[in-house]
Amino acid sequence: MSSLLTNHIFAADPSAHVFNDRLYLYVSYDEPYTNTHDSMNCYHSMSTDDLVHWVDHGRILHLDQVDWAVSHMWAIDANFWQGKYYLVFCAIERETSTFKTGLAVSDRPEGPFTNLGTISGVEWGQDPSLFIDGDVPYLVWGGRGAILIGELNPDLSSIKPETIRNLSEQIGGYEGPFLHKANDLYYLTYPALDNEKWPQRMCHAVAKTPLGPYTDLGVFIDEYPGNSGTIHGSVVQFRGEWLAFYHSGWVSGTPTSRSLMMDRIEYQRDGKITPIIPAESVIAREVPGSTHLLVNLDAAAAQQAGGKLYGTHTASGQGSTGHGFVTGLTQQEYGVGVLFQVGLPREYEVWVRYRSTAEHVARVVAGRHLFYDGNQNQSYDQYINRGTKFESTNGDWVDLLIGSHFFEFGDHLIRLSNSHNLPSGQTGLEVDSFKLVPLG
Ligand code: FUB
Repeated sequence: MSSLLTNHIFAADPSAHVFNDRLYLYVSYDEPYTNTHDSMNCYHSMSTDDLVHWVDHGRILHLDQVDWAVSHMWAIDANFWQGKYYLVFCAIERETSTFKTGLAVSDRPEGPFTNLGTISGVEWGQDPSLFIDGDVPYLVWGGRGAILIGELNPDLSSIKPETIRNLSEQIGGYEGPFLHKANDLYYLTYPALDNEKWPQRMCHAVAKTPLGPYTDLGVFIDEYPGNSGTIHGSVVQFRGEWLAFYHSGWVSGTPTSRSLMMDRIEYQRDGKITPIIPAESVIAREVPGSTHLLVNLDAAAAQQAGGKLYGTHTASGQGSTGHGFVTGLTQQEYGVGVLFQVGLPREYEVWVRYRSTAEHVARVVAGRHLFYDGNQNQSYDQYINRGTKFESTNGDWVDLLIGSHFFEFGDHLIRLSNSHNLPSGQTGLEVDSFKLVPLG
């Protein structure tokens, strides 16, 4: 049975991994309604621990944070390696005008990630995926009809040239390869074109070692109504179940504003994956709030994730989630703003997780103008609440409902600002995160 995972943003190319018994997806972001893949310029991560309640952690890397790239932030993957989480992604390189594979790092699985540069030795580095087999890291990548694999050096920043294999002669893949291990075999999943006839169909192949040779096992997601032309995804085992992730065009009806999908899969005795048929009736029924998705935006990661700090700074401490919390809201207008990206317009409840040892009043506004300069010109902004009373929590972290707000599609800054100057010595509010819960 198919599940639609996202109808709040348009996202594609889901790469799934399990870290610390939680399932994470790393996805590329379809800028809403641009009618082209050329406008893709950032990534998101999502996670769940029950396959029903999903959290979108917001933006994890943007083109502006990658000095070598000019455009086309297409497919990605991430993995855990030697104590850190690494993102591999692709973009058009300024210097060569070709796809290169980028590397970025984070201390936390949900990101955000910091750019480390390109992985050298990877030509036309589109659609990379990072596969770890024991203590050996591999990169699989490919586009325009070629799929390649090679072993990475331990710092992940270069590939060992002598290990590179072009798998195109063994399998008919087009782009978007993803490698997983099941039943002691290495399974490569990849979109393929049948004699250059679109849409792509999801295929698989199997090998006894990561570098192959691979045996083609054929299609396991064939053409279906609602496909988005491309199909790109991953396979993962989570709590005993095997799951396939991919994207469709069902919600938008277009190939460039895509939505994430999930299906449970099984391996047959002959080693093939039993074909799945994405089910429109299930999708249609499940669209309104089907997967109980909410958006959680870490205040301490705000600046790295497209938001802003206004006179404040971050700190870490007990009970905070994510990277810590924002503190120093001691003056009027001091505060924090987080970036909230929306695909389908909808009303959301806006919650703030905070702590305080005294009562405070703060304003929460939503604006589409990301670079508010503090001059009180509110023309771009709408109040979610002009003067929310934040009671003392005696230092405990508490979730407070600020109000609800209708968000149009696009980028929004949700900003919490202190209403008063505090007497010296007072700490003020401390903010852990913002939570957006879709209504209806
Ligand atoms: O999402 C942009 C591109 O479309 C990916 O890189 C391809 O795999 C296809 O899904």
